[in-house]
Amino acid sequence: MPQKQVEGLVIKNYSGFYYVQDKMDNIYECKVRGKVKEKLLSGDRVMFTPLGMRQGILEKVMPRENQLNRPRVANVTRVLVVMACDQPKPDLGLLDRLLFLAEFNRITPYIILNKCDLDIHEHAMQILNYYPGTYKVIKTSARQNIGIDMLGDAISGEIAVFAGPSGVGKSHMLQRLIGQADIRTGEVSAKIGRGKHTTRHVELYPLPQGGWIVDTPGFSVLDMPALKREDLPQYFPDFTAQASDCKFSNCLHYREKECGVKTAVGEHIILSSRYQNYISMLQEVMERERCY
Ligand SMILES: Nc1nc2c(ncn2[C@@H]2O[C@H](COP(=O)(O)OP(=O)(O)OP(=O)(O)O)[C@@H](O)[C@H]2O)c(=O)[nH]1
Ligand SMILES: [Mg+2]
Ligand SMILES: [Zn+2]
Repeated sequence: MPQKQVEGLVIKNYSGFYYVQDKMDNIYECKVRGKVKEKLLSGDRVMFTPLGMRQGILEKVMPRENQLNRPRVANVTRVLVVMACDQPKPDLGLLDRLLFLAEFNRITPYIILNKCDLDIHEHAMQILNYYPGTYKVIKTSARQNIGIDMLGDAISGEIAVFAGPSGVGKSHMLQRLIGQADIRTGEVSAKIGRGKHTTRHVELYPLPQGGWIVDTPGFSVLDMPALKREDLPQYFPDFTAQASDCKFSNCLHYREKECGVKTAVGEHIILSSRYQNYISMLQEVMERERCY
């Protein structure tokens, strides 16, 4: 009699095996049935046939909700954009770019301000003063174990990825979040080395309170995806209310006169660095349009 297939989630791909977690949180080491042609990613929902309690045959990949390329992972529902209060000082350009990319991929971003045990750099102050109007902002200290519960709540039931520059404490936060849970997956903790990650080796770490988190190596440069200039403003939710005062309904908030967004920047309602970062993304999009 054929074995019954069950649903699971690919949490990592290692040495030719896919590690699949079922609804009961058991993890199976799976080989792929020959006929599965699609390239599998961590985060893929699959059907598999368990062979005993630890092994299985991966039969089928379910359609993806989305797919990120950095890190390469499917079905992400949260992006945790991490900056440090200091050391390194927050990179507001990268912050705005990562927030845009999350919006563009229709994934809810959170801003995590780590190292709150240190003095707060003026850029971190700007994050705390401005961004909570639009995004959820969580202050944490991985070192002093502050705010980690709130961070865990934000991930619970979700597939989350860390994003942000090198050295802000992503791996240390991950270590705090998984706590004792790493016993379940065995070799996990040894692999959360610093700077040792490659995007080839993307792993979903299950949290004790539910949900999964992917560590990401730090980065500072990101290209803009292909899009049209007039599609850019919609991904800046804090601009939307002000844009109703623009003279032109298709205003790019750039060279146009009578622009509600530019007025709001002048009145310090919109953070001026955020507007500048928007303009540099817009210029990049316009530059790329010429290549099509
Ligand atoms: N003061 C302070 N230092 C921290 C905190 N969290 C991490 N660190 C330190 O910051 C440094 C970088 O931490 P990592 O966790 O390796 O940073 P990362 O974001 O994973 O860096 P990459 O893997 O290079 O992207 C380490 O020296 C940590 O000890 C914190 O909350 N407060
Ligand atoms: Mg790291
Ligand atoms: Zn405008």
